[in-house]
Amino acid sequence: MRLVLLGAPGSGKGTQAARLKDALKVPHISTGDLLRAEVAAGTPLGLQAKEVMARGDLVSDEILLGMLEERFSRDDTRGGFILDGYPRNLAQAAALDALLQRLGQPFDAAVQLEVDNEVLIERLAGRAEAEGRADDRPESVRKRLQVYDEQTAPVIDFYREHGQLTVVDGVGSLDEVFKRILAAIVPAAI
Ligand code: B4P
Repeated sequence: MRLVLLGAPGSGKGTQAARLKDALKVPHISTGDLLRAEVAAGTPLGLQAKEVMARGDLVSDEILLGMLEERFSRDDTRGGFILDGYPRNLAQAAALDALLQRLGQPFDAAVQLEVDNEVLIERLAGRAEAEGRADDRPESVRKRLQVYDEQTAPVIDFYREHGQLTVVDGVGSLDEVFKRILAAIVPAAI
């Protein structure tokens, strides 16, 4: 199964991807996690990304594509993957398409977790309290939601127009959402 998980910040992409990777036995590739690892390691890329992420903006397409190409060059992605956090704008969608074509691995399903803004804000406020992530502060969350509406929503529209989008209701318990995703993608895997 080659799965692309889409959704606004706080929609549950990372949360559900962590469960899906065990169920589907494929690696979970999170561009957010890859970036946070660079920040934690204090690499030059991480130093560049840190401030951009903290204020809720997108890190440059060039950096992201380089990271993604490196990750996809590893053998473990040959049997499938769950891609979480990418693409976040139309340029990234085009870059992903070109990369997967080149690898001969077009995705099977693009799943959007649909959650309304009130719930997103509540969830991210909860995580800000629990984990203290810099980009979960209210001003960064506002910016991330704005960036999502302006840059990522067009990607969702693009996949919808091309018949490549599966929308899943992302409101409910972790188990409920997980079951809905599995029910939506299993036919795509056959
Ligand atoms: P990400 O790491 O992708 O962060 P995110 O959009 O907030 O989603 P995340 O997966 O972490 O949260 P989840 O919804 O699972 O990106 C962070 C930053 O990295 C971006 O702002 C950007 O700067 C940069 N970046 C990443 N990818 C990039 C790209 N392609 N291009 C450029 N820049 C990029 O969960 C959120 C909270 O909700 C958690 O606390 C969770 O426990 C809770 N939750 C989840 N599901 C729930 C449920 N069903 N019920 C209740 N709570 C739930």
